[in-house]
Amino acid sequence: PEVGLQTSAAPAGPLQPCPDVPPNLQGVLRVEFSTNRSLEDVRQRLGPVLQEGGRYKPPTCVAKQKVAIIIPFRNRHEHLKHWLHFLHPILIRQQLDYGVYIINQEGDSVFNRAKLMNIGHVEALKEYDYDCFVFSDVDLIPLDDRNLYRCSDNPRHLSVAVDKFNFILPYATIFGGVSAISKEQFLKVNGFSNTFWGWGGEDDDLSQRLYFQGMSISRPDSLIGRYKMIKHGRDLHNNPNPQNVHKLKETAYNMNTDGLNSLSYTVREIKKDLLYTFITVDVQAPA
Ligand code: UD2
Ligand code: MN
Repeated sequence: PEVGLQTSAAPAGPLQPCPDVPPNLQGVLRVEFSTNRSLEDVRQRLGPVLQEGGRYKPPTCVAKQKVAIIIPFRNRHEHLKHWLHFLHPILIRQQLDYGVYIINQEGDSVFNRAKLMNIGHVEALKEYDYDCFVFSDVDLIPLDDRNLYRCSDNPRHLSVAVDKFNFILPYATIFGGVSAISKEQFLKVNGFSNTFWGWGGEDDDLSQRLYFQGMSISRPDSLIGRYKMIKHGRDLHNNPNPQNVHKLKETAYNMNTDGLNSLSYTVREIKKDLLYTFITVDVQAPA
C-alpha cells in the first residue's frame, strides 16, 4: 500500500500522543489535474481507513487536535473531486483526527463564502468536539505535505504562495484561501461576518477581526506554503461586490453584532459520503 495509508493495527495498551512531526510525510508533492479522475478510485483506496462522512483518526496514536475542514461550495464538483483525491491522503499522513464538511449553498442567489464558513463551524460542532477549523477553498491543493492542516497559538494562514499569484504573498494581512483557526480564536472574533454577499472582502474582514482582538497571523514559509489553484473563471452569482470594500471600514464597529451570534440559516439536507459530509443550506440571501 501507499506509504502512510496502511491500516496498521493499534498496539495493545493505551495509545500515546502522535509525534509532533508526522513520520510519513513526503515533502514536495506532484499535483496535476487530469480530466478523468473518478471518486470511485479514491473511495476504493481509502475505504479501509476512512469513516463515513469523511472522518479519520490515526489508528496508532492520539491526534494532537480534532480538526474540521470546512469547504464553501456551490457547483464545483470537478474541483471537489481533485480536492478529495489529493487532500485525504495528505491529511491521513499528517495524523489528524479530522472530518471534511462541504457546505453547499442552495439555489442560485448571490454567493456568501463567509456565511457558509460560519455554518460549517456550527454544524461540525454539532457532530464532534472539534478544537480546530481549517477553512479552505475547494480549488486549492497544497504542493507540500509539511504544510500541516492544524491550528497554532495564532490563527494560521496556510495558502502562502499560490501559483495564481506567482507564488508570492499578495499582501501581508491576507487570510483568504486556506486558513486554520482554533475554536477559541474563532469564537473570540465572533466568526466571520455574515453580510459579505458576492466576491471579495470577507477574508480581509476576518483578518481585521483577528488583529482587533490582539492576534496576529502565523504562516509557514513560502516554500512549504506553496499551492496550486485549479484554473477557473468567475462563477455565476458571485460577482465582486463594491459594497464589500466599504464594509471593511466598519469591521471594528460591526464585529460584535455580525457573526456567529447573529447567524441564521436553514439546513436543507445532510448527506454522508465516505469521503465527505455534504450539507446543503439556505443562507437566506437578500432577494
Ligand atoms: C479569493 C480567495 C478566497 C476568497 C475569494 C473572495 C485566495 C487564494 N482565495 O479566491 O479565499 O477570499 O477570493 O471571495 O486568496 N465557491 C463555490 N461556488 C461558487 C463560488 C465560490 O464553490 O459559485 C467557493 C469555492 O470553494 C471557491 C471559493 O468559494 O474556491 C472562493 O471563490 P473563488 O475561487 O471564485 O475566488 P478566488 O479564486 O478569487
Ligand atoms: Mn479560486
